[in-house]
Amino acid sequence: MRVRSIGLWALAMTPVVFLATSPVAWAQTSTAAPITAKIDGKYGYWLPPDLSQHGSQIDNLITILHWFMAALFVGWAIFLVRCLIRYRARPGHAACYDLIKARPAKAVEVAVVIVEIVLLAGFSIPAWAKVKNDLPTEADTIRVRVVAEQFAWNFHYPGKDGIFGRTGPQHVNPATNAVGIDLSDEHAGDDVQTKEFHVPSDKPVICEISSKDVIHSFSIPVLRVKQDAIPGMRIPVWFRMKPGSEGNYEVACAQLCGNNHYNMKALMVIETPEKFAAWLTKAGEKEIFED
Ligand SMILES: [Cu+2]
Repeated sequence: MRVRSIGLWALAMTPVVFLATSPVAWAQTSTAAPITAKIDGKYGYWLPPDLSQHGSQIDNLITILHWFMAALFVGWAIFLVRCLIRYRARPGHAACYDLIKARPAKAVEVAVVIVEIVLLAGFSIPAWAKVKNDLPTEADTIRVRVVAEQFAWNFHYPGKDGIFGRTGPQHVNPATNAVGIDLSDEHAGDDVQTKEFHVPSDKPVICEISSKDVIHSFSIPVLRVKQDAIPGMRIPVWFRMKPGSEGNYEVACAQLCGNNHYNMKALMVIETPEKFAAWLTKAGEKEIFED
């Protein structure tokens, strides 16, 4: 009796505790800069526009899996309805609760398992291993470090020397040095950090994903790119765009990461090489201060 009353009391207090603590949590968070640019691309009921060269493979896989699941759904639904009708209780016939021992049902179950193993081991794992292991090697590949935090995306470019300056949490200044660049490092002087993600449309891009606090997920729907951002890890993800992909798009966080998760987005600008070079020069003029 006593245990039950404590349980009920705790249940009743849950909304009170939530309301009392959430203003504190809200006060501790930073928010992403609002996106004012018009977002390009037509978003309909099906998948968003596909701007990456690898996107059609992912779309094909999604389509195949949906048809496969639809076939399974219809097959199992027919089987269920057939069992409900055939083995129901009716005058002169008692309901049968025995487990199915029929061979065809077992054969279908085994076939489903085999198809799923083939999909996973034959297609999914090799495809994913190839994507993860074969990074672009062209000399003009763009490298960007993407640092997630509650609730914003930070983008760190290595600048003209192509080498990232050293970073560390002791150098973080939330206003001007969100990724914590160590200004005493010789490679740090030309580094650029921004809240907007700019890339030239004609070059492969490697993003190195990490996080300052909790697990986030770096998601660019129009490029079919999604990678978890995990504190303490730097995980590469890469893409090549189709020609003519220039425009404004959104980067989203695809992992529930706290109160303002819904607002954790950034503007992605895919632009011509000339515009990108001009933007990078201008962004590099902003001064960085350590805390
Ligand atoms: Cu997030």
